[in-house]
Amino acid sequence: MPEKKYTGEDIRVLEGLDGVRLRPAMYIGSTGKEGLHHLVYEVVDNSVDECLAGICNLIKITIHKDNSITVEDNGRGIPVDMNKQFKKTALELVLTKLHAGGKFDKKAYMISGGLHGVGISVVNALSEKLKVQVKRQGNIYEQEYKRGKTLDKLKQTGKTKDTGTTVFFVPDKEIFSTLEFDFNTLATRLKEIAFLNAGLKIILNDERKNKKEEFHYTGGLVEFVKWLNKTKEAIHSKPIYFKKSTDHTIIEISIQYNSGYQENIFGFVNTINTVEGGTHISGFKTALTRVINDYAKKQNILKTGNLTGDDVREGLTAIVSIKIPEPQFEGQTKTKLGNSEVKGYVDSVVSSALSDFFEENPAIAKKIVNKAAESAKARNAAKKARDLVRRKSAFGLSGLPGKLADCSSKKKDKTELYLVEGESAGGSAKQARNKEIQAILPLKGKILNVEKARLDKMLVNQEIKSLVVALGTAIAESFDLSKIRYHKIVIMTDADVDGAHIRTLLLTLFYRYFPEVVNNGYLYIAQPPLYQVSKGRESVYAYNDAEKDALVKRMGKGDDGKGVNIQRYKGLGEMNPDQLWDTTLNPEHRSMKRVTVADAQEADRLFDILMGSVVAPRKHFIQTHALNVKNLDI
Ligand code: 0RA
Repeated sequence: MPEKKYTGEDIRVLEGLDGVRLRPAMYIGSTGKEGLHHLVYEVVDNSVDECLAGICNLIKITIHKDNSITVEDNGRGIPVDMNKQFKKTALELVLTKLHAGGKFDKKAYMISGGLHGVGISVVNALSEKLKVQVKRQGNIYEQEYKRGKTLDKLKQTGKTKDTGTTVFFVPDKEIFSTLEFDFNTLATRLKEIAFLNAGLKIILNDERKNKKEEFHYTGGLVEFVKWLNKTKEAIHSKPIYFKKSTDHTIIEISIQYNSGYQENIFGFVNTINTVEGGTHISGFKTALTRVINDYAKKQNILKTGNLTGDDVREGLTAIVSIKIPEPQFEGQTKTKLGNSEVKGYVDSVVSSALSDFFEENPAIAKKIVNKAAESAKARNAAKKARDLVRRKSAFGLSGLPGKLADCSSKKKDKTELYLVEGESAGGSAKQARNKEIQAILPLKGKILNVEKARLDKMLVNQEIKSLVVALGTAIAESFDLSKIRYHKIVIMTDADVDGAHIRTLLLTLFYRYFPEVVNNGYLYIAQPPLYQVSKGRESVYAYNDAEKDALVKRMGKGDDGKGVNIQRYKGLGEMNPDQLWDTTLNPEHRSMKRVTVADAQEADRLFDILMGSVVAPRKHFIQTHALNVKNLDI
């Protein structure tokens, strides 16, 4: 950040906020749960910008009892001096005009995160109330807003030596379909932000349930990679790390290989998780493949042929985080970096830094090259197995698995595939379903542990074969999303520990092998009821404990709960087909949870903890969660 005195004139104003209330989804993605949480990220991103300027090191987020939010930082405070042209303070312009801020001066080095980088005024527009407090130049200032409109003049309310900004807001019930914040959703994202900004302390406080978590990683990306590998067996104890900054860009990378077979590369651009990849990731991959091949050749480790990209990425955990002034996001979910100049730049930074590292650390370099060579050997075996699955004849005349009860419609945007735990629930679901649009695939017991098996072993597993063929997409190099046969894939398991486990397994499988299915929002989790509460002839389903308690209270009024009967469903098999249809399958009444990439990623980590080869974290996990099985629920 150039040392430049900030004045009210530095604000550039583009437009008012009416458009934001008219088309909120254009600015925050949606007016559902994701959009609601986006409000918090938007404010936090502004605070993070202060940190990137090297000024702020603490951000506190509080979810209040009524689901209102406070975000407090110890940055410079939003400027409060007058802008002559608009006859308003800079603070008021920042809060009431779109794209107002010192941030659109490209020369000023500021990284604005946020999905659309629209700024804090959008949060103001979509809040039924917003209060801002600024500590700056020895004073405390306050101002209040309602639905984007200023309510009162800027007040000076006290004196202070501190600086910073506190934003309190109440999301507008006229805008959002849900107003309930989810602690874990916010925690996951805030943890990520803390990892990506070494030294920044973020505190999340939930006053609804007296829960508090603090995220603070002085090691930044190195700690991020270690955390991702925590349940795995690293083949070199210290992650590789390098950072290169120029005037306008920062490239920061951390790498650690583990003894497993999966690849885990996470890309971030201005702290936004680029789920769909992009030029920074392709630059990284190209350089990695080249540097490892070059080293292997130079050391005479490579006997036959080159190592492929997949070979050098087996067991790789890496974070590629870049910060650039004008990111262009593309793709289905706008999470793919498009800036073409970035690819070559990342490639050259990685090439030189990584080959230097290999020269200086030959023991680690050898371990990495040997691991890639192992993978090359296994590749040929896998190819044979894959060809088998691709050949449809493996499944008789229709080319489909016999266990699949397919639907009659071929319109994939209308059809649904239910993956049902167990043969008996599968049987009920087959009777209950709408045959036109709903297909049922019963899955026997626990499907194979994909984390511990290479592709070649996975593909001889009958359950996985059936699933792949039913999906229609094929797998690995042959994967083709356009061949998918259903646009809704619904995981339906029992509400017990086994069910949670199978769900985790399936989420992991999709996360690992069908990430595009998850990215496109095709994967869902069915929500069968947990209870049936009845009294006399009235009988109502409850989908969680709170609903059950409310029902018992209502039905029990007047006679102390006498005659209220609660049935708890443990398994889907306890419901008859009619009940299953009413509660879980009927598109008009059911509720389903769409799986996000974050859900799948967390399942993947849980999965490791539950199934992985390293015993210590598993023991710890079971000890901490044994009494709280709910935590297994993703
Ligand atoms: C405009 C200009 C400057 C800082 C900010 C806005 C700012 C916004 C937010 C939102 C939450 N916390 C914030 N902290 C700062 C630059 C101020 C300067 O140069 O003194």
